[in-house]
Amino acid sequence: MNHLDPQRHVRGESQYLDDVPVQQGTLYAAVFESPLAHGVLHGLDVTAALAAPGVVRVLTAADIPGTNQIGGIVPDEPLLAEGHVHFRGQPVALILARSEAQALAARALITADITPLPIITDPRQAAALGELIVPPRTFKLGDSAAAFATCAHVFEGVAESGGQEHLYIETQGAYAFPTEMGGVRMISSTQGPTAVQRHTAVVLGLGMHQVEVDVTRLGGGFGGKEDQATPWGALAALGAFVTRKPVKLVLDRHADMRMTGKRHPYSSDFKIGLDADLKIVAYEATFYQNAGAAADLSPAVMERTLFHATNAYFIPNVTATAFSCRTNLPPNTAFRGFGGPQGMFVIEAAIAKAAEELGVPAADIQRRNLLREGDQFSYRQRTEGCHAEQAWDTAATLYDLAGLRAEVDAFNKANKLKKKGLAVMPICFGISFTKTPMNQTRALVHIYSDGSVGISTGAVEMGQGVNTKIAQVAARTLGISINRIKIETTNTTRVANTSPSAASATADLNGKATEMACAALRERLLRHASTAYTLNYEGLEIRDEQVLAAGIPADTNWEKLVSSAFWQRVALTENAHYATPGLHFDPVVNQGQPFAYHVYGTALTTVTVDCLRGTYTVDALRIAHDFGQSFNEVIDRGQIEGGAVQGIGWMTLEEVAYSAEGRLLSNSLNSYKIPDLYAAPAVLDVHFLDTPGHPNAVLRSKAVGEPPLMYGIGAYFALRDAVRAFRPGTALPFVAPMTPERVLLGLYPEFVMASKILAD
Ligand code: LUZ
Ligand code: MOS
Repeated sequence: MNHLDPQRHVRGESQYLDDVPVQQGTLYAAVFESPLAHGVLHGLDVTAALAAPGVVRVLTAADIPGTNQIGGIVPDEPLLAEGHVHFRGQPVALILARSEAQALAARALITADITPLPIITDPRQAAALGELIVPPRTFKLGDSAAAFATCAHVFEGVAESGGQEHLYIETQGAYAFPTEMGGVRMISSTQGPTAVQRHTAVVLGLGMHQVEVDVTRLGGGFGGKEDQATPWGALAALGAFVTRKPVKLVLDRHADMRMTGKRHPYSSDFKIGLDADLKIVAYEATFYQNAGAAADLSPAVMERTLFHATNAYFIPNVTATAFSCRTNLPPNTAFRGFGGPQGMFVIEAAIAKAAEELGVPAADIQRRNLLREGDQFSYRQRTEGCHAEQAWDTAATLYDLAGLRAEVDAFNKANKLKKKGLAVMPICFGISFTKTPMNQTRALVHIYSDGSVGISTGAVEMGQGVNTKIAQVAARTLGISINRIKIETTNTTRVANTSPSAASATADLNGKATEMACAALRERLLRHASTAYTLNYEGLEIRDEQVLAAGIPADTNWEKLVSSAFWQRVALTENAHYATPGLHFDPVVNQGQPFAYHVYGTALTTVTVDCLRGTYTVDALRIAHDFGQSFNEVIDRGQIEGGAVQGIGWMTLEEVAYSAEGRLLSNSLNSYKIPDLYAAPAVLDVHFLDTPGHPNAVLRSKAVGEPPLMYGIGAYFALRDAVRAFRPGTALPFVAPMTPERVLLGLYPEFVMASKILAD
């Protein structure tokens, strides 16, 4: 079964937001952004803009009819700045004009009267000043302080990981239409239709029933549209509400890069203690998360860092503390992995540090400490169906880890100016929204009287193939061909109160709801068939052939069955509600059963570094991954490949840079580099581990969205391995991304000294 969409994509037939035919009278919106990262906003001069050609209105906070607030977890984010500005790129005013060019031209005529205030961009500085988004959180198991005293070896260090630009191909945007009775309908490029609906209702002072949000598909999300599609939806809706005209707002690439948040950079301290057998006895980590100027999803991201602070290892004594630090940058947000990768980078750095200091292979420490069945995480959930060792051992055998190590070592002995590196990266990722109530959704299934089927769920298709998976679940459950099934747009009037398509849980949640609705319809049709034809179909799958074989009159098929049921007034619509069973979590003591299950895997990464230039290639990425019982290997393999390469990008090439004034320096594709075909591993093997899956996974097929991103962390440590082959014993700081510049400075530490002397 292939992904259903790509043929439409490559023919240009897929309808993205910007492809929707434009309605007569549409106004185009542009956003005037704060030119300073922090200051008191005294006022705006919009007179020239208002007089500019084509301009209809310029809206500011004063024009908001409801509440000027779009904060989710913490109400700390105005839709349009009022009184203060807190980051460069913060929306201050909305220009509405008859064309996009006119809106942009008028924007340039607006001036803001702002008294500058001090700017913070560093999370540790923010923490020192008490600038925290929420109080710090600590996850604790055992007694790490006491355990360190018993350890044979204790190592401490610092690890830093950078931001990451989502770079979805489709930028943020929304198209809003006024409806009768003062409401709005909109098309939004969002992972969270309900979030856009809820915040728009607040901003406009309407009930949620007056705001309809519709999503056909996204050209990528990666978490960037989990929460941050909201401002653009709410702004377009504000324009439509005020003018009673359709309003279209689509950010261009540069505006999107400037104005939206990214993956959170983290600066972290670690301390790791091992016994004489290299068992990790104790681990402490303190995470300083760079949240940006408002909470957005940062507290939840910070929490997931703590959940994944020990990655795929069992450590009996853990103290992990996280600070969400307020800085004058655009609010950082969800990005594939949602804080998990940042936490996992630090434990891997700690293990690498211990290995380097002790002169043992990191893989020895890693393998010895992998999770086993029944092991406990710091949050008290125990592993159930743990495949950490199976993944490692399968990868090590299948891809010949020992042989690869020998090959790398032999190459390094034989070559002076090129060095190879190797790293093993095990992963363990928890599946579910960590906020338990979010793990619910609904599916609405219509069987039309001609036998065709329309399905609405809370799932948003963003390229990940969830529509294909839902169609497969329905086809299997109903016993019909997938060609009879259409997955409808995601619409808040058909499926209400949805969680965003996020947390890797979309196919599980919405697939399960679809399965339930289709199972109910199947039952009803079977019962109808048994009375209509006085035959007993108890326990039968109503596959076309099977129905025929079971003795229904020869000309009876799915269409006849449905039609017959319709004429007998049998309900052909079903609405099912699914909530993941067994979840609970107490965020006060930080204990519970937050995850439906965990996903495991192991990746082997090999790299070659050019030791003159600092440039490198990722030669091979070889993965053994726990898919459970995959029912779409094409889509699932694609998710693993794409996620891993995105992770490699985060760890190697992608460097989000801001000036001290909070101006984004990496503000275009000239200065921000993501992996292309040449940066992707030349060899990329994905092995499907033989695992049973989990009952909480749809058809026992485990979630694939986020877990593979963390395989990319292996690229960082493989590069480090290569640099250390050139410079044995070099004290390389644990700083990601490992750009060619950083590799070069690692190869020639005296360059760092030279540049310091020059700077002084
Ligand atoms: N979003 C969210 C997420 O609200 N809660 C989560 O736990 C989560 N995890 C991953 C990605 N998005
Ligand atoms: Mo995501 S980071 O699951 O939107």
